Amino acid sequence: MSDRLKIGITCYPSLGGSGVVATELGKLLAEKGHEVHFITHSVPFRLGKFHKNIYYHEVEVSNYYVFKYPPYDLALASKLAQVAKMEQLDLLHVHYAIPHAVCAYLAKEMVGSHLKVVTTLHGTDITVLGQDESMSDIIRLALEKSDAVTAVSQDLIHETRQAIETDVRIDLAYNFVDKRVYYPRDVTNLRREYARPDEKLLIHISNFRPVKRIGDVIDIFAEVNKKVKSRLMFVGEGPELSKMICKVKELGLTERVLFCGKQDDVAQIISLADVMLLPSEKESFGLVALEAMACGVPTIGSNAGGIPELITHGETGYLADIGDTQTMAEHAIRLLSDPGLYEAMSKACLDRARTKFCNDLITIQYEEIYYRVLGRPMPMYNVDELCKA
Ligand code: GMT
Repeated sequence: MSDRLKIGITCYPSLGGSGVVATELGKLLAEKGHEVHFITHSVPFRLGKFHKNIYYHEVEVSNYYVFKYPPYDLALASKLAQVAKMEQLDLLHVHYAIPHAVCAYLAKEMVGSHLKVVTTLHGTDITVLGQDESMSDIIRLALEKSDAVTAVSQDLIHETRQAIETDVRIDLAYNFVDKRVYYPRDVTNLRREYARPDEKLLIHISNFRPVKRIGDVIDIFAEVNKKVKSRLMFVGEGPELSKMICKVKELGLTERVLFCGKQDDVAQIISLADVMLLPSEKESFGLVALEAMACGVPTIGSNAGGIPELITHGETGYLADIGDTQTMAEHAIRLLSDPGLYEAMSKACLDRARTKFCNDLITIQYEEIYYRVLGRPMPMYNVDELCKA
C-alpha cells in the first residue's frame, strides 16, 4: 500500500484563521505528495495558483423555495460522501466543529467506517458555540464520532473539556506559519510611505469583531503616541470598523491612524511594523501574533485563551490582563524606547517561530494523526533537519 494519502479538507474558505490554517496545511500536504481534495462552498482564499496534487470540489446549496434557510449542512455532508466515494479518500479532515464535524460524521455513515474523520477545533466553535446549550450536545456527538480530534492550544483543549463535558482524546496541534512566506522582508523603501524614520509603527490585523477589542487597540496606541511618536495601521474589515473609525476621529488621531482594509500580502505588511497589538477578549491561539513573530515583530496583547502558549511574556512580547490597556501601553513604550531590548526580543521571536511553530513540524504532527487513525505506519522524517532548512 502506498504511503501517499488521499485527504478531503473542509473549512470556512472565505474568512478567518481556521480557513488559513486548513488551506496552508492542504498545500503543504500536497507538496509532500499526498492527494488533497478541498470540499468547500467556494475556493479557499489562500489557495492561490494551481498546485500539483490539489483538487477542488464546490459544495452547491439548493435554494429551493420551500427552504426558509438553504441547507448548507446537508449539501456539505452529501458532497463529502460523494467525493469520498468517487476519489476513494482515506480520510476527511474538517476544520471547525459546527457544522463541519457533524457533516463529516454523516458522510462517514453514508460511505462506511473505512473513511476516517479528523476534526480540528479552532476556538469560537467551542468558546462561543460550545457554550450554547442548543449546540453543545451535537458538538459532543460530532467529537465522539470523530476518529481523532485536535485543538490549536492546550487552553482550547481545557475549554473543550469544560464546555462540552467530554473525555474524548484531543491531540494538540498548534497553528503554524510557512517559513518560506513569513520572514522579515526588506521593506525599507515601502516603510517611508507609512512612517517617518523617527516614528514607530504599530499594527493590528483582524476581522474587526467585538471579541478583538479594537477599542483597546486605539486606547493603547493613544497612550503610546503621547510618549513615542508613532503611527497605527489597521488591516482587515468587519462589523466594528465604522465605530472604530469614529473613535479614532473623536480622539483626534485621524492623521496618525491608517485603515488599510483587507490585504493579501500580510507578511509584507507585518514587516513594516515594530509591534503587533492583540488585546483580544478570546483567542484560542492568535495566528496573527505567530505571523508577526515569524517576521521578527513582537506582540503586545492580552493573556486571553491560548495567547500565553504562543507569546512568552518578556521574551517574545508582553501580555497583560484583558482590558488593561494602560499596562499594555507601558510595555509598548518601554520596548519601543530601548533599541537593545527590541533587537533581542525580535531575534527571540524569529527563533521561537522557527523552532516551535515551524510548518514542517506541525504538518508531521497532523500526518502522524492521519496514519494513526488509518492504522498504517508513518513514513520517517528527520524533523530537526526539516525545521533547520
Ligand atoms: O475567530 C473565530 O471566530 C474563528 C477562527 C477563525 O476561523 O479564524 O479563529 C480561531 O481560529 C484561529 C486559527 O486556529 C485562531 O488562531 C484564533 O485564535 C481563533 N479565534 C478565536 O479563538 C477568537
